[in-house]
Amino acid sequence: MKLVTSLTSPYGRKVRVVLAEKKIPYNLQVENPWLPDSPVLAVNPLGKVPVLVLEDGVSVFDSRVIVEYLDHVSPVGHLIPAELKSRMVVRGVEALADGVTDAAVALYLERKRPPGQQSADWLLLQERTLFRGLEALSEALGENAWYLGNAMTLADVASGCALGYLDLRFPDIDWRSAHPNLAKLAAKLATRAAFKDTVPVV
Ligand code: GSF
Repeated sequence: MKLVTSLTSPYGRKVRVVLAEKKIPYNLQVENPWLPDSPVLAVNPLGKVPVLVLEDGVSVFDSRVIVEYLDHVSPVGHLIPAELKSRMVVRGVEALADGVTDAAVALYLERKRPPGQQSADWLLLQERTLFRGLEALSEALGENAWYLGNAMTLADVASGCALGYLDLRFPDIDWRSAHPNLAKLAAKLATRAAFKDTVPVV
Protein backbone atom coordinates (compact mmCIF):
# COMPACT_ATOMS: atom_id res chain seq x y z
CA MET A 1 0.00 0.00 0.00
CA LYS A 2 0.97 3.60 -0.57
CA LEU A 3 0.52 6.62 1.68
CA VAL A 4 0.15 9.94 -0.09
CA THR A 5 0.91 12.81 2.27
CA SER A 6 2.99 15.91 2.88
CA LEU A 7 5.78 15.82 5.45
CA THR A 8 4.24 18.63 7.49
CA SER A 9 0.67 17.32 7.66
CA PRO A 10 -0.21 16.54 11.29
CA TYR A 11 -2.96 14.20 10.07
CA GLY A 12 -0.43 12.47 7.83
CA ARG A 13 1.92 12.19 10.78
CA LYS A 14 -0.78 10.49 12.86
CA VAL A 15 -1.15 7.86 10.12
CA ARG A 16 2.63 7.43 9.74
CA VAL A 17 3.03 6.93 13.49
CA VAL A 18 0.28 4.29 13.45
CA LEU A 19 1.91 2.52 10.47
CA ALA A 20 5.27 2.51 12.29
CA GLU A 21 3.89 1.42 15.65
CA LYS A 22 2.04 -1.42 13.97
CA LYS A 23 5.08 -2.27 11.83
CA ILE A 24 3.09 -2.17 8.59
CA PRO A 25 5.28 -1.75 5.49
CA TYR A 26 4.22 0.91 2.98
CA ASN A 27 5.48 3.22 0.27
CA LEU A 28 5.52 6.93 0.93
CA GLN A 29 4.50 9.37 -1.81
CA VAL A 30 5.20 12.93 -0.71
CA GLU A 31 2.91 15.50 -2.33
CA ASN A 32 1.95 19.12 -1.81
CA PRO A 33 -1.88 19.22 -1.72
CA TRP A 34 -1.94 23.01 -2.16
CA LEU A 35 -0.63 22.97 -5.76
CA PRO A 36 -3.41 23.68 -8.30
CA ASP A 37 -2.79 20.44 -10.24
CA SER A 38 -1.66 18.37 -7.27
CA PRO A 39 -1.49 14.60 -7.95
CA VAL A 40 -3.49 14.26 -4.71
CA LEU A 41 -6.62 15.06 -6.76
CA ALA A 42 -6.17 11.78 -8.63
CA VAL A 43 -6.59 9.80 -5.40
CA ASN A 44 -8.87 12.05 -3.36
CA PRO A 45 -11.56 14.28 -4.92
CA LEU A 46 -11.23 16.55 -1.87
CA GLY A 47 -7.57 17.14 -2.72
CA LYS A 48 -6.48 16.58 0.88
CA VAL A 49 -3.77 14.48 2.43
CA PRO A 50 -3.27 11.91 3.87
CA VAL A 51 -4.67 9.29 1.49
CA LEU A 52 -3.92 5.58 1.76
CA VAL A 53 -4.01 3.83 -1.62
CA LEU A 54 -4.54 0.09 -1.28
CA GLU A 55 -3.08 -2.62 -3.54
CA ASP A 56 -6.36 -2.82 -5.50
CA GLY A 57 -6.28 0.94 -6.12
CA VAL A 58 -8.96 1.83 -3.57
CA SER A 59 -8.33 5.17 -1.89
CA VAL A 60 -8.90 5.45 1.85
CA PHE A 61 -9.28 8.87 3.50
CA ASP A 62 -9.44 10.83 5.76
CA SER A 63 -6.92 10.12 8.55
CA ARG A 64 -9.56 8.76 10.94
CA VAL A 65 -10.81 6.25 8.38
CA ILE A 66 -7.22 5.28 7.54
CA VAL A 67 -6.24 4.57 11.16
CA GLU A 68 -9.41 2.54 11.66
CA TYR A 69 -8.48 0.47 8.59
CA LEU A 70 -4.87 0.01 9.71
CA ASP A 71 -5.80 -1.08 13.19
CA HIS A 72 -8.02 -3.77 11.67
CA VAL A 73 -5.62 -5.13 9.05
CA SER A 74 -2.80 -5.82 11.48
CA PRO A 75 -3.15 -7.44 14.90
CA VAL A 76 0.21 -5.96 15.99
CA GLY A 77 -0.10 -3.45 18.84
CA HIS A 78 -3.77 -2.52 18.71
CA LEU A 79 -4.23 1.21 19.17
CA ILE A 80 -8.05 1.28 19.15
CA PRO A 81 -9.75 -0.83 21.83
CA ALA A 82 -12.55 -3.19 20.80
CA GLU A 83 -14.72 -2.55 23.84
CA LEU A 84 -17.23 0.23 23.10
CA LYS A 85 -16.75 2.48 26.14
CA SER A 86 -12.95 2.43 25.86
CA ARG A 87 -13.19 2.89 22.12
CA MET A 88 -15.32 6.00 22.60
CA VAL A 89 -12.76 7.42 25.03
CA VAL A 90 -9.93 6.88 22.55
CA ARG A 91 -11.79 8.11 19.50
CA GLY A 92 -13.16 11.04 21.49
CA VAL A 93 -9.66 12.19 22.41
CA GLU A 94 -8.61 11.71 18.80
CA ALA A 95 -11.52 13.94 17.69
CA LEU A 96 -10.47 16.53 20.25
CA ALA A 97 -6.83 16.43 19.15
CA ASP A 98 -7.83 16.63 15.48
CA GLY A 99 -10.06 19.59 16.39
CA VAL A 100 -7.11 21.38 17.97
CA THR A 101 -5.15 20.64 14.80
CA ASP A 102 -8.00 21.89 12.59
CA ALA A 103 -8.05 25.20 14.49
CA ALA A 104 -4.25 25.48 14.32
CA VAL A 105 -4.22 24.78 10.57
CA ALA A 106 -7.01 27.34 10.02
CA LEU A 107 -5.07 29.93 12.06
CA TYR A 108 -1.85 29.24 10.19
CA LEU A 109 -3.52 29.56 6.79
CA GLU A 110 -5.39 32.74 7.73
CA ARG A 111 -2.18 34.34 9.03
CA LYS A 112 -0.50 33.56 5.71
CA ARG A 113 -3.01 35.74 3.81
CA PRO A 114 -2.15 39.40 3.13
CA PRO A 115 -2.74 41.33 6.39
CA GLY A 116 -5.53 43.41 4.85
CA GLN A 117 -7.48 40.28 3.93
CA GLN A 118 -7.23 38.53 7.30
CA SER A 119 -10.34 38.38 9.45
CA ALA A 120 -9.70 39.31 13.09
CA ASP A 121 -12.97 37.61 14.11
CA TRP A 122 -12.00 34.38 12.36
CA LEU A 123 -8.52 34.43 13.93
CA LEU A 124 -10.04 34.94 17.39
CA LEU A 125 -12.56 32.16 16.87
CA GLN A 126 -9.85 29.68 15.87
CA GLU A 127 -7.56 30.79 18.70
CA ARG A 128 -10.32 30.27 21.25
CA THR A 129 -11.11 26.85 19.83
CA LEU A 130 -7.44 25.92 19.94
CA PHE A 131 -6.96 26.94 23.58
CA ARG A 132 -10.24 25.36 24.73
CA GLY A 133 -9.25 22.17 22.92
CA LEU A 134 -5.84 22.13 24.60
CA GLU A 135 -7.48 22.62 27.99
CA ALA A 136 -9.78 19.66 27.30
CA LEU A 137 -6.89 17.48 26.10
CA SER A 138 -5.06 18.26 29.33
CA GLU A 139 -8.13 17.57 31.49
CA ALA A 140 -8.79 14.26 29.75
CA LEU A 141 -5.23 13.12 30.48
CA GLY A 142 -5.09 14.34 34.07
CA GLU A 143 -2.20 12.80 35.95
CA ASN A 144 -2.42 9.51 34.07
CA ALA A 145 0.50 8.16 32.07
CA TRP A 146 -1.74 7.55 29.04
CA TYR A 147 -5.26 8.61 28.05
CA LEU A 148 -6.59 5.10 28.56
CA GLY A 149 -5.23 2.34 30.76
CA ASN A 150 -1.53 1.60 30.97
CA ALA A 151 -0.51 1.51 27.32
CA MET A 152 -0.32 3.94 24.43
CA THR A 153 -3.43 4.19 22.25
CA LEU A 154 -4.51 6.25 19.26
CA ALA A 155 -5.59 8.95 21.74
CA ASP A 156 -1.97 9.53 22.79
CA VAL A 157 -0.76 9.40 19.19
CA ALA A 158 -3.33 11.97 18.02
CA SER A 159 -2.64 14.25 20.97
CA GLY A 160 1.12 14.00 20.37
CA CYS A 161 0.70 14.90 16.70
CA ALA A 162 -1.50 17.92 17.53
CA LEU A 163 1.11 19.15 20.03
CA GLY A 164 3.92 18.54 17.53
CA TYR A 165 2.09 20.65 14.97
CA LEU A 166 1.85 23.52 17.48
CA ASP A 167 5.62 23.32 17.95
CA LEU A 168 6.08 23.48 14.18
CA ARG A 169 3.74 26.38 13.36
CA PHE A 170 3.29 28.21 16.67
CA PRO A 171 6.53 28.04 18.65
CA ASP A 172 5.30 31.13 20.52
CA ILE A 173 2.42 29.21 22.12
CA ASP A 174 3.82 28.00 25.44
CA TRP A 175 1.47 25.04 25.92
CA ARG A 176 4.11 23.23 28.00
CA SER A 177 3.93 25.76 30.84
CA ALA A 178 0.13 25.89 30.69
CA HIS A 179 -0.23 22.09 30.64
CA PRO A 180 2.74 20.28 32.21
CA ASN A 181 0.91 16.96 31.93
CA LEU A 182 0.75 17.34 28.13
CA ALA A 183 4.44 18.32 28.13
CA LYS A 184 5.23 15.09 29.98
CA LEU A 185 3.21 13.03 27.50
CA ALA A 186 4.85 14.74 24.50
CA ALA A 187 8.33 14.15 25.94
CA LYS A 188 7.56 10.47 26.43
CA LEU A 189 6.18 10.10 22.90
CA ALA A 190 9.20 11.92 21.46
CA THR A 191 11.46 9.06 22.61
CA ARG A 192 9.65 6.57 20.37
CA ALA A 193 11.08 5.82 16.94
CA ALA A 194 7.68 6.33 15.30
CA PHE A 195 7.59 9.93 16.54
CA LYS A 196 11.32 10.63 16.05
CA ASP A 197 11.14 9.46 12.43
CA THR A 198 8.13 11.64 11.61
CA VAL A 199 9.13 15.02 13.06
CA PRO A 200 7.61 17.51 10.57
CA VAL A 201 10.02 18.79 7.94
CA VAL A 202 9.51 22.19 6.30
C1 GSF B 1 -7.90 16.73 7.27
C2 GSF B 1 -6.87 16.66 6.16
C3 GSF B 1 -6.33 18.03 5.78
O1 GSF B 1 -6.93 19.06 6.08
C4 GSF B 1 -7.88 14.28 7.92
O2 GSF B 1 -7.18 13.62 7.13
O3 GSF B 1 -8.00 13.95 9.09
N1 GSF B 1 -9.83 15.68 8.28
C5 GSF B 1 -8.72 15.46 7.39
N2 GSF B 1 -5.15 18.03 5.13
C6 GSF B 1 -4.58 19.27 4.64
C7 GSF B 1 -3.10 19.27 4.82
S1 GSF B 1 -2.71 19.57 6.42
O4 GSF B 1 -3.05 20.81 6.85
O5 GSF B 1 -2.48 18.47 7.12
C8 GSF B 1 -4.80 19.33 3.13
O6 GSF B 1 -4.53 18.37 2.46
N3 GSF B 1 -5.29 20.47 2.67
C9 GSF B 1 -5.45 20.69 1.26
C10 GSF B 1 -6.70 21.44 0.96
O7 GSF B 1 -6.89 21.74 -0.21
O8 GSF B 1 -7.50 21.71 1.89
